[in-house]
Amino acid sequence: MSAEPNSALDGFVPWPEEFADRYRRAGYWRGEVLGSLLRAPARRDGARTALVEGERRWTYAELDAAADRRAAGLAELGLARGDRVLVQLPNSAEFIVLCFALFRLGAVPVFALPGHRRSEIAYLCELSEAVCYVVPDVYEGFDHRELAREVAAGYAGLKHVLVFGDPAEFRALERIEAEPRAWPDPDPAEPALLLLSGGTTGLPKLIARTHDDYMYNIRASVEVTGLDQGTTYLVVLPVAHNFALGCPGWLGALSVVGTVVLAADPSPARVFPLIARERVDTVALVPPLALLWADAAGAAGADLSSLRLIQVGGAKLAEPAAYRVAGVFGCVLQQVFGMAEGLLNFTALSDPAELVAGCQGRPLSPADEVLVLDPQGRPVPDGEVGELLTRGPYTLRGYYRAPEHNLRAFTEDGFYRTGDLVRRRPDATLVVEGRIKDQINRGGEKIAAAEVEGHLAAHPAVREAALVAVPDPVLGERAWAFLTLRGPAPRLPEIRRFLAERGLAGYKAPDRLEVVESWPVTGVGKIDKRELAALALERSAARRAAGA
Ligand code: OOB
Repeated sequence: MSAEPNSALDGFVPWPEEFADRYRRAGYWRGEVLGSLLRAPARRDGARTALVEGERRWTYAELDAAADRRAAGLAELGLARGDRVLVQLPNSAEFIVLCFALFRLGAVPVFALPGHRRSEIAYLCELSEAVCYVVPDVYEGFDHRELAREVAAGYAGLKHVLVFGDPAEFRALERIEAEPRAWPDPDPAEPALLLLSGGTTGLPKLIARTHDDYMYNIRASVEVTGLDQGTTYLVVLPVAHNFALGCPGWLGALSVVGTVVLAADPSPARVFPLIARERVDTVALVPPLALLWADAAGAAGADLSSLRLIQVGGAKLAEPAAYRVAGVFGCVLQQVFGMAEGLLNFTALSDPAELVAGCQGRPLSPADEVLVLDPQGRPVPDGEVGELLTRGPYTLRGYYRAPEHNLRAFTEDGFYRTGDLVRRRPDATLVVEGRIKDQINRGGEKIAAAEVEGHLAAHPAVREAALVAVPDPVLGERAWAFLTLRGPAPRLPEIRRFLAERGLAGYKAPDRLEVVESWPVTGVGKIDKRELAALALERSAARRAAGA
């Protein structure tokens, strides 16, 4: 191991020694590193198909070798252990090769979503002190090289921009390779990757996941999903989101020598033929996508008979929707209630249909500690609703480089306050009943209200803004922006343009604008968002009645 201090440790909150020891002794943490996950499969089953992207296929041996060559190329560029690399790539084999290359070097990927723009990317670069930013050339009509130019102009720490596709003045990712070399394994207790939190405050937070904790996350998830060598796992959600990444995700599928099929487009018209062609058996979906697929499945006449397991998570799957999805596909449905911060809950493959439809699963690990507390911090009896708090062998002890926020987000004894409202039933299953965090869950995409409100308030006509979750039959929730004004009322397209010019990701733009004269307030004088949500329902009912 290199003697130089690892700068990724600066701002990382480790588990207390006592807990780390306990997790090691119990065999949860085994000192395994993510970069090795491909080694044994490549040695033993090198000729098996690891990856399928469009017409291209990679065997385990090819993928393993590509990762080694890419790691060597990155090292030649000057990347080293602990360096943070901001990765913003679409679902692609390049993404997977890059991940293994970084893991092997001990460099730490920071996973942005393809929809992120200047506001998020510039912030993530600075917070993580990324030395390298990896982008596609153009994705969904957006030129990421232009974004990279803007970010590089404002942040001197960025030494390299690597482009998948036409690199313009930057370097082509595909050309970053060199003769394979061996590196010492990184310390398994150190950060392996940085995930993004859904966020509740002004800006998203970073979550450092260690090799030890994430390897356990993957291994335990593989077990409850029953993945094995025969598995063909389809990635349709963003490849960098925790659900598709490691729960058990494509990493889990590769760890058991399954086959990973990458889809860039989740629409039934594109994906169903792929499922039929590759005989896909396992897939992770968010509720709106599961329902869209269910609607299309009957009509399409595609052969979906290979599907064995559909995982649904990221947002609540309503009970009728669960029955519908299970019924249409005629395979096992698994509810997954998870979070990038750690804790995962799954229903079991053997659970009866009523149980699967009626809850969001149970904690993955016997070492997951779960509390359900009332607003005064007292435990509520089973069956009653309270806030879920948790700690365990794969749940963070603090956000990365966020000491002040951590004082609020964690209890003194290290429990993470999830902000989710749950009911625990006597059989230890959890039912998600709502949330107290100020966030909109738009079909699984998380929007931090405060972040968007800050941008809206910068508009010259806006005095104050409040972003509120309003129930929606398709997405579960949509975001409505309530505004008080100091100028002529802006219209939604103008606000969307305004937010885009400020560099905010498009999925965070409100679905609707509503103007109010004054704010309803709570007892302590804060804007009463419940009142606003009720007002939203009233106004939409009135509009429906008026035929608008
Ligand atoms: C997953 O992770 P994140 O970090 O995007 O979002 C976490 C939050 C949870 O705190 C909860 O508010 C919500 O998303 N959530 C659910 C849910 N799954 C997540 N709410 C109700 N029902 C569910 N099944 O979303 C995520 C990470 C790993 C696996 C699956 C989902």
